[in-house]
Amino acid sequence: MFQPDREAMPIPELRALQRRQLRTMLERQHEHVPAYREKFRAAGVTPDDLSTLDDLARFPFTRKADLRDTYPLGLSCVPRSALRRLHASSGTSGKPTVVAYDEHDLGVFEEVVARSLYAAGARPGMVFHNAYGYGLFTGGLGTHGGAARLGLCTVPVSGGGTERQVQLIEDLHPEVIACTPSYALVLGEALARRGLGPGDTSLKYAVLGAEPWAEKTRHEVQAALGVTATNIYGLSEIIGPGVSNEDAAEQRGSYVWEDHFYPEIVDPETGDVLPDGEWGVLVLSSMTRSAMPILRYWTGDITRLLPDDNATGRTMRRMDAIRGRSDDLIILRGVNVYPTQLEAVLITLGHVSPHYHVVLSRSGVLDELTLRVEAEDSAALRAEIERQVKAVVGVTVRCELCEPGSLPRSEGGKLRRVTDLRGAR
Ligand code: DLL
Repeated sequence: MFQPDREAMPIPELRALQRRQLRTMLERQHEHVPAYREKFRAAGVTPDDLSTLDDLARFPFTRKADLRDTYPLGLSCVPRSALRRLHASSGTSGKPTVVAYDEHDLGVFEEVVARSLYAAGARPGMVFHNAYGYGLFTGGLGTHGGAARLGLCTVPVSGGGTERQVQLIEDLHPEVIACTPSYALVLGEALARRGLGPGDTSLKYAVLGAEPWAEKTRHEVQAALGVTATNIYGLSEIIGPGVSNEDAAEQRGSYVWEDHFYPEIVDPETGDVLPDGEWGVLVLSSMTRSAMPILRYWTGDITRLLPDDNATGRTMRRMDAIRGRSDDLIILRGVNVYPTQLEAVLITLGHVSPHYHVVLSRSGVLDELTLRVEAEDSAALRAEIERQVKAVVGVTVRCELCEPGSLPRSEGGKLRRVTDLRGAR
């Protein structure tokens, strides 16, 4: 363990710490954030109503829409001058949601990522090939900070440029690699093309996340790269990567760093809190965040908490792999895309009908998104749509133009805009 005094804290002590931290978070939100004050008033609660952890269920959820409605920094608890970094992630409308960190938060970020990387097998002095994207996405810079804290030597290669990545792996001898699981498979194929099988490179550990993946992918990545692969989970609204991570010796559920992030599982329909072990939506409170602490964030991710004994001595609960989502967020090669963002692009083009449908498929190891749009077939229009989507949303898609009137229409209920043919990976 990187921090045994925290990671193996006696459970009664951990629960008391969580209660105190949640209370402090509620008080700060009530004092500094008008939007939270209003949410508390509407729910008929005040921070004083939290005496036990069970009382948290009386408090309102925070949803993506709350961040959008207060765009860009309306949920911040500190003055602008105290902020040290901003990240952003895609929102359901054209605008992204922005998340803010002050000095203290960047310290928390480094700590939880250092713990995660340690659990994944990384040790001080190792070389770390970091292929998460650097930029507004929290993946690159987030893992970078934690790696520095742990004492790794980071190669900040970021995403893309597969041949160069392979060359760097051959030349710089990293023991640890971090990237999305789908990109790990791409790298595996590129290594194989150079005649490099598992065990032919220096790689020992892979830290994979930012998109859902299944056991089958773990086996494929491990076989292709010759690594032990663990699951890292996180989201920008709560901190970024490093909310939880599996232990390399165990590979059975990701330890939630519960001294910073309080997890609940709730019923997707009713919002009622479910007991440990049951599947539902993961809801997280970032108790120790200073600049933008978030209360009961509705992640939309479906999982369960695994409270049973573990082999590592940690007392914090693990979460199972994400089984799916309760909303329409598409994660395409690690990039978050809402169908509404694609719709917004089509609307700005003017001359196409707003009827569209998204088909997700898998060709080889990569996910593909086909955007079906109703319009007279024209190669120029197809290319224009593909170019605009790439420019505005940041993902490469394939456009297919279909006969006007041929795409599914809503029959009163919720129209399913997305057909996912990727299957379990
Ligand atoms: O994806 C943070 C991250 C970066 C996590 C690098 C791990 C590694 P966002 O862009 O805000 O943040 O997207 C968050 O991605 O709600 C999940 O739906 C999905 N996600 C993240 N990690 C996993 C994972 C980053 N290990 C959204 N398994 C989350 C499944 C994941 N889904």
